[in-house]
Amino acid sequence: SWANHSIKSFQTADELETRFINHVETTLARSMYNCDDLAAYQALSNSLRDKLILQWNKTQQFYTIKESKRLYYLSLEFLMGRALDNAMINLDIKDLCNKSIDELGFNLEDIIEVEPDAGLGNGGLGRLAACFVDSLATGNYPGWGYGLRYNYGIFAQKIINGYQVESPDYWLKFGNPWEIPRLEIQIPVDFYGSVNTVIDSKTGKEKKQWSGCERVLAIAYDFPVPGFRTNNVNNLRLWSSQPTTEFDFQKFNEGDYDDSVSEQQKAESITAVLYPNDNFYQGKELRLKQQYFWVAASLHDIVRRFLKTSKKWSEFPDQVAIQLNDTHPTLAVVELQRILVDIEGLEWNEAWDIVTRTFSYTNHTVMQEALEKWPVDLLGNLLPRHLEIIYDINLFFLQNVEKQFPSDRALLSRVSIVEESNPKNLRMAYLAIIGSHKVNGVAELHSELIRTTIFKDFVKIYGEQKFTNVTNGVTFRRWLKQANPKLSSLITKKLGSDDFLTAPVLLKKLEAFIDDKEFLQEWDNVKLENKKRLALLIKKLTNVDVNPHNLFDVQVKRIHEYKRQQMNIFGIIWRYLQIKSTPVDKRNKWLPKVCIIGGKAAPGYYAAKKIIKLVNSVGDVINNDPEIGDLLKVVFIPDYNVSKAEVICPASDISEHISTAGTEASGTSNMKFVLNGGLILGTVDGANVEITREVGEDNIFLFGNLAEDVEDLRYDHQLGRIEIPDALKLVFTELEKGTFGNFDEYRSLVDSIRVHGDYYLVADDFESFIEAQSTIDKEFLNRDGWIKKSVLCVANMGFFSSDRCIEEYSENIWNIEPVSEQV
Ligand code: DL6
Repeated sequence: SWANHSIKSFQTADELETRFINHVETTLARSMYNCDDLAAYQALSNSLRDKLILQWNKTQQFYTIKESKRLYYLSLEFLMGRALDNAMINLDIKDLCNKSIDELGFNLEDIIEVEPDAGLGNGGLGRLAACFVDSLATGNYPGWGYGLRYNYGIFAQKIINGYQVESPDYWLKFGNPWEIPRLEIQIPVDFYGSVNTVIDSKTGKEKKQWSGCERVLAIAYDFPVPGFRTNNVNNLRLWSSQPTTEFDFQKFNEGDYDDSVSEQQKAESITAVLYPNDNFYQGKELRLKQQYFWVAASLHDIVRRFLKTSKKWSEFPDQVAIQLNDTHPTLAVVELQRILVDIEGLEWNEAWDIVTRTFSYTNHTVMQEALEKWPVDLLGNLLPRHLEIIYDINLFFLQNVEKQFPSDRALLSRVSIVEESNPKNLRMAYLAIIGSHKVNGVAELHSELIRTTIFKDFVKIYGEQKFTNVTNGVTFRRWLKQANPKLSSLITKKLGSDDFLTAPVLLKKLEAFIDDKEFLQEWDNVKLENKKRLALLIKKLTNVDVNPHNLFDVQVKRIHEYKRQQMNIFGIIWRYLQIKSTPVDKRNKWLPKVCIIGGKAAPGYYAAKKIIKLVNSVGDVINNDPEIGDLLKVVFIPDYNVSKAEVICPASDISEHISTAGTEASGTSNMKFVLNGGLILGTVDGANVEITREVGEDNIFLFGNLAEDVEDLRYDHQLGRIEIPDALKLVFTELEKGTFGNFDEYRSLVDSIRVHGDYYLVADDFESFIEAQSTIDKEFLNRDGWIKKSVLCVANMGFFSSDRCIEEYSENIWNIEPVSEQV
C-alpha cells in the first residue's frame, strides 16, 4: 500500500524543512535571509532529488540483479516541461511540501513558476516520449529513455508587432537540479575517416575496419524519472557532446587563440541546439551528426550493460528491446550490425537476426515533407562504413524480395532503401522497417493509412502481422492531477479515491452521477475557475481582458498548414463580419466567444509565420472594435509550451483539432482537452476517430471531408476544379480591402487556396466548419446538456492513458514485463 511507499520519501514537514535549509546553506551557499524564489526552487528540488537518487540507484541495481529484459526508448526529443511539480505529485508529497514551504515563508505556486520548462522537443512526438517515460516508471517497467541534452531547447517565441520573433531558450542558465552529471561516463564517438580491410587476429579472416578522423566524447546526464506511487525510479539518459581535448595547445602557444578552441567548439556544437522543425525534414549535416552521436553513445552503453551479464549474443534480443521513435534513430540499426560484425566478429546473418529481433519502429507521419531521406554522399562522407552496411542490408533485402516476387522489377525500385533520384537518397523509413520486427502507427486511422499507402509494398513483402497500431495516450498524472487539481479533487471526492490515476477505467463510474444536479454544478464551477485562471494568464501575456463566462474556443499546437489554423482564423473573420452585419439590436443572438490560438512556427516556415501575423492582426482589429465588445475576442498566446498547456487544457469549452483528414497521425492534445472536460470541434482524423468511438458521437462536433475523399479532391483542384464557398469569398474580399492590414502581407495565404490548388482543402471544408460552430453555439446555451456532455467525455477517456500504450507496446512489441517494485 502507499503507506509503505512514503517511507522512501519525507515523513514529516520538519524533515523536509531541515533538508531544505541545509541545501540553502550548503549546496547554494546562501542564508535563509536572502533566499529568494529561485533559491527556494533549487533547495526544494535538491531536497526531493536526494530522495529520488537513492531510489534511482536501488532501482537500477534491482533491475540488474533481476536480469530482466529492458526497453530502451530512443527519442531525439523529450518534451518534459517542469519537473518539480511532477516529482511532488509522483512522490505523493505535494501537501507536505506545501505545508513546509508555507512554514518557511514561501508560496509553493510561485516556486513552481520559477522552474524553466525542459523544452527538449518540438511538439507531439517529444511530449509523447515524456508521457511514455512517466508510464514506464509508474508501471514498474525496466525502461530507459535515451536522448540528447540540448543546451538550447525549443526557442522562446515573442510576438512583436504581430510577428513571431525567436529567441534562444537557454534553459540551463541557473543549472538544473534534476540532472545527475555522470562525468565518468565518457563514450568516444567517431565521424568521417575511411574503411580498411584488415585481418582479424582471432579468426584470421578478413574484416572491415572503420577509422574515423574526428572524435568527440558523449557525456551522460541522467534524469531520474519517478513513477507515480512506486519506489522504482527509472532513468532518462541524455548525452552531451564534449571535445576529446580541451584545446589545441600548440596553436595556443603560437598565439593563434581563436583557432586553438575551434575544434572544441565544433564538438560542443553537436548537442548545442534542438532543430526546431515539427513534421519537417531539413537535411542538415549537423542534424545527421546529432543522430549518429546519440545512437552510437546509446548503443555503446546498452551493449556494455549487456556484456556485463556474460550472456551469449544470441540472447541479446531476450535482454534488450529498442524502440525507434520515428526514423531519427534509424542509424542504430546499422550501428548495432556494425558492432556485431566488425567488432564482435559475428557472421552477417547471425548479426542481422539479432538486430531485427531487437528493434521496432514507430511511424508518426505520412506526410512526404516529414520523411527523412539522407543524401547518399552526405551520409557516406560522415559515416563511410555505415553506408557500406546500408548497401549490404539493401542488397540482401532486395535479393529476398526478388526471390519472393521474381518478375516485379518495379517493386524492387519502389522498396529499395536507395532512391534512384539525383542526388541519390537513403529512405530512412524503409531502413527502419527492414531493420525492425514490428512497425506501428499511432492511431487506428493512421496505422491503416501507412499499411495502405506509404508502406503498402512492405505489407505485401512482410505480411500484415509486422504492421500494427498502438494508439497514443497521455499520462493522467500530469494532464489531469497536475494540470487540473480542482477537477481531479472533485472526481476523487465523487469516486471515493484517486485510483483512476492509475486505473482510468474507473472514470467510467462518473456516468452514474449524470443526473446529480449538485455534482453538475460543482463540475461547472471547476471549469469556470479554470477559465478564470486562463483569463489571468491571457491578461498577463497579452493585456487583453476576456470574460471567463463566455465560450472559450482554443486551438493550441504547432502552427502548420495541415493543422489549418488558417481555416480557424478565416472562420473568425467570417463570424466578425456576420456580427457586424447584424442590426445592433439583434447582435445578442450571437453567442459571446473567446477565440484562443497559440503555437510556434518553425523559424523557416513562411506560411506558418504569416498565419501568426494574421491571427494577431485580426485580434487587434476585433478586440478594439467598440461595436463588438465581449461578443468576440481573439487572442494569440505567445510562447506556447508544456507549462502553459497545463493552464490552457483545463480551461477550454471547445478545442479545435481540424487537420485535413489523413494528415494528423494522432494528435495528443485532443486527448488532454477532453480529459479535462472540454469538447472537441474536429475533423475525422487521427485519434479524433477513436475519441468519438469512446465518448460517443453526441459528445463531439465533427465536420469536413473524410480521408478517403482527399485524393480525389486534390486531383480535382489540380484540374482547376475548385469552388470557393461564398462565406470564404467574403473573408477574402475583406482581407483584400485591407481591414486587417496590407493585403500583400496575407496574399500568399489566400493564393494557396485560390491559385495553388488548396492542398489542405480549406475551401472544401469551410462551410461545414462554420456550420459545426453554429451547432456548438446552440448546444452551449443548453447548460445542463453541455455539462453532461463534458462529464460523459471525461468518464470515457480511460482508453487514452499512456499507461495503456505502454502495456500494449510491452505485450505486443517489446516482450517486457513489469519488475516487482523494490522496497
Ligand atoms: O505520435 C505523436 C505525434 C502525433 O500525435 C502527431 O499527430 C504527429 O504529427 C506527430 N508527428 C511528428 C512527426 N515528426 N517527425 N519527424 O511529430 O507525432
